[in-house]
Amino acid sequence: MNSYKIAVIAGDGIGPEVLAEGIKVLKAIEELDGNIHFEFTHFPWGCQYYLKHGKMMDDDGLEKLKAYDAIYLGAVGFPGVPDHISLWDLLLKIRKGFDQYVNLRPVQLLEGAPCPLKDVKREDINMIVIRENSEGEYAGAGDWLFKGKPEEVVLQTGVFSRKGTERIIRYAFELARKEKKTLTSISKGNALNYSMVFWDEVFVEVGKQYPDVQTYSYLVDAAAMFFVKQPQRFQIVVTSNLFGDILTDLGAAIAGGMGLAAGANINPERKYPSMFEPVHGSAPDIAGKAIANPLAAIWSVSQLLDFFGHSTWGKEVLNAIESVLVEAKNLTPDMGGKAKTSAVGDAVVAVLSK
Ligand code: GGG
Repeated sequence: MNSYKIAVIAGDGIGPEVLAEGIKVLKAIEELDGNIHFEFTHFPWGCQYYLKHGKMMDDDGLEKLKAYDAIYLGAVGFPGVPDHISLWDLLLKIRKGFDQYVNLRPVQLLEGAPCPLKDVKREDINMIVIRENSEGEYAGAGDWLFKGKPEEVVLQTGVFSRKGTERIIRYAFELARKEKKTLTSISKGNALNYSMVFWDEVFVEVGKQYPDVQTYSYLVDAAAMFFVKQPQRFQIVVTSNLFGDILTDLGAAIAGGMGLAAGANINPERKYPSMFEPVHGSAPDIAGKAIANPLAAIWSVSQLLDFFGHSTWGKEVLNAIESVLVEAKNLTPDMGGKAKTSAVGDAVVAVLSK
């Protein structure tokens, strides 16, 4: 029996609603497979917890989470708690604390998913964005000087260590080699004259060990344009923390919307648990209405299954999402449907059970 202990942090807003459907899918797989077992432990952390206890998670939260094989996270952020607190004291704390330095975000236009681009074939949008997830512009380094005074200055420093930059670029080369795909580095070396010049140099250096991988380099502004005009240019993409965050929202916009954007925060060495989450936020405006799209959360479950080596199930889940999209009977309002969140999860399970 393959047993996995999953820590569930549903978080805020629509987080609990969409994770319930992902868990439903995992429980269905447990039943269908017969040789896989998931044990779920729920942690009540998030903005409501903060408003009650003055903290987003327990002080020994990371210590508690260490005991799990993976973390399944919904969303963070809610009115009443400053966004930088909800992000830094929970989501980023876990990513950094567990050295989840790889953020894998597929940008793939599934059949049946809406796409606002004209003259683009479905297969033209099929990339994996590898976002550096531990440092860069999200290093949290900076200062706020002379606050409130005319000479006020705010500094936010990007931190690009050799170790951090090399390891993410190497991860990307390894994946491109394994998948026999091209690798594109996205940076901004003309304007960010320290960090991105360094990034570009490391990309070239590491690339020397992968002569079999075809590489490209783009400035982030040009890349944003080509994501929209010619997304077929990109297969595997590696980029910095902030650029990856922004580009994957753009990627979501061309590949069906935020309701279909999945993400995995990976610690490749498996020293710490990895974390799986939909890319979207807590969407307080639709929270509690049972209309949130759970497909991104369910796609994250597919990534979790891949991560544990159950890639046949991972593929099955992705195929089931695609079937539900094509059938178009059980879609939430963001996808043009009228279905409730739970009906979408039920539909995915129904396809898996066929
Ligand atoms: N699904 C997790 C979530 O709530 N993400 C919202 C967010 O602001 N994420 C920023 C990031 O991924 O760096």
